[in-house]
Amino acid sequence: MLIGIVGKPNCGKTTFLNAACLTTAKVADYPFTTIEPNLGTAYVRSQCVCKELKVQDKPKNSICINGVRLIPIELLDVAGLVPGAWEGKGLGNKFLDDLRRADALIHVVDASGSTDDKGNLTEPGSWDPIEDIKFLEYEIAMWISNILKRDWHKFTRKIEVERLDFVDKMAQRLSGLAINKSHINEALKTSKLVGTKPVKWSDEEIFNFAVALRKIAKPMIIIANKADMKTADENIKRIKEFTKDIVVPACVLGEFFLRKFAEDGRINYIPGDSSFEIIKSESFSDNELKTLNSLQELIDKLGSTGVQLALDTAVFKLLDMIVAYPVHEVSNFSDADGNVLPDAFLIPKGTPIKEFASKVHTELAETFIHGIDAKTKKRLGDNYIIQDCDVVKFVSAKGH
Ligand SMILES: Nc1nc2c(ncn2[C@@H]2O[C@H](COP(=O)(O)OP(=O)(O)OP(=O)(O)O)[C@@H](O)[C@H]2O)c(=O)[nH]1
Ligand SMILES: [Mg+2]
Repeated sequence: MLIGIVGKPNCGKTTFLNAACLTTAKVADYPFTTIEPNLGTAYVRSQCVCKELKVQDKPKNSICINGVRLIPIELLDVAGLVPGAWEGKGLGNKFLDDLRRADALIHVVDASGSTDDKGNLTEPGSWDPIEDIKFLEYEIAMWISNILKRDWHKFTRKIEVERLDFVDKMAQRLSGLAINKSHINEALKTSKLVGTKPVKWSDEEIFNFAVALRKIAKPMIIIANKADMKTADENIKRIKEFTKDIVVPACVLGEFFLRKFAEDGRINYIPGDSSFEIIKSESFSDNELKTLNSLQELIDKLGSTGVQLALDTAVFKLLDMIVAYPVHEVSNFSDADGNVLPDAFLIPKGTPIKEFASKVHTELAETFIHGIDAKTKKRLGDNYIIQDCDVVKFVSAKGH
């Protein structure tokens, strides 16, 4: 699972990555600080099944803190995008190619309006962040549209002459962009191009198809960042009115400090919580304590710093993922070495058990016979659709 962090320069993308992954990639208050992409591991939060089963777990691929299971995902922070990037402005949009594998995008917006379209600092409140939302969606659609247009005529002509299946061929062509047949079918529908001849599509129709593909294959949420600044309040309201996308107000910088302080044992804080507890107040200066106080007030207003909420929303709402736990022993929910509930997997809602088995072990797909629901000990046929928080054993011909 890979989530790409996008936005104009100086909006807080790298700060988001550092906060979510506790990394130390370079952050600065001028544009184009990031040129080469930064990759990090973040976690999404889900209620661990250990509480329901009343067992003490021993996670291997994930972490469990007080019944909250933290499951790893990858985040990719890329260079800032400026208007006209598709035609080479700023750093161009070649670096968007780094986002080919992304399953979803988080668009970081400077909701305080203190940076202009190129990411230069301006009077707080003087730049309208709605402009940032409009241009970014356009740039990304242009990026996809340009990929589509390479050899478009030759490609669509061949399909027509040889009577090939457009969706099949398009899926092969776009597999590097993590775009599949169902994305393409859906995009044809929403762009009202079903039944038309691709060879005859106009530039506008190709662009509309690219817009639809982006929405389906790279769904996006908006982080309204820098919510700690006075000028952000009004803009956050306006952004919510303007867009149909999910908007998460956030103070990414605040989350970064909370994570750091928690790591150093100076406060108690689980990412995503609505409060934190200072445990070593003597280690903070008066000024720092004041800042922590205002941060708590902001969290009271927003519900959280927004960073964890954005990640959880992207994975569980936007991508509609659920969590499932494969085990070896149904009696005590452990793996072959006795680790209880060792692994938690993120899988799309609607995944049949056999497909889940193949994600856990490739060879299980061929040797899979049936599954067992470890909670009820009932047998599960290979068409069984995995449900959220299922704990399952795979029975295979090889005795896995
Ligand atoms: N007030 C405030 N400032 C923030 C917040 N998040 C980030 N910043 C500041 O915004 C500036 C830019 O942060 P970066 O994370 O480097 O931004 P970026 O989007 O990665 O920038 P480029 O790599 O240049 O595209 C820094 O000065 C950060 O301290 C926030 O939540 N509140
Ligand atoms: Mg950066």
